[in-house]
Amino acid sequence: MSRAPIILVLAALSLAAACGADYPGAPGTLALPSPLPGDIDIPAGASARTTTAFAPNPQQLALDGGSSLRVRWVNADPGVAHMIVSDEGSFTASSPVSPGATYSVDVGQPGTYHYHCGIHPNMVGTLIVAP
Ligand SMILES: [Cu+2]
Repeated sequence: MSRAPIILVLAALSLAAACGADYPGAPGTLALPSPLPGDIDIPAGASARTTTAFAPNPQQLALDGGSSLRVRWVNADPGVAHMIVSDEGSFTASSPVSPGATYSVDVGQPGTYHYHCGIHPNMVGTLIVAP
């Protein structure tokens, strides 16, 4: 029997283990940052959701006379990375956001901003910014 299939299987297993190490956190053990007002959470199981993949959705915030507003997405989905991508190109797309990590953008204009996950395009959300 050739050794090649065994080596391939071992290589695949070690790759799978390495990927798991990149995204630590079994359900219930994910360490999340302290919440901030206006956070948008990405809940567990978000990759299988559409408009409930982000919470709250829509998120409604106000500039309240300020020049810009910081909006932060928090990936609370154990084991799965997500990306934040503006449908209209209104803000810079994120890199993959690991479980427990965040992505923030500064919004300076009132308006309605649609976004989705760059990895799971079924995940869609809306941010409404009042003056
Ligand atoms: Cu995603």
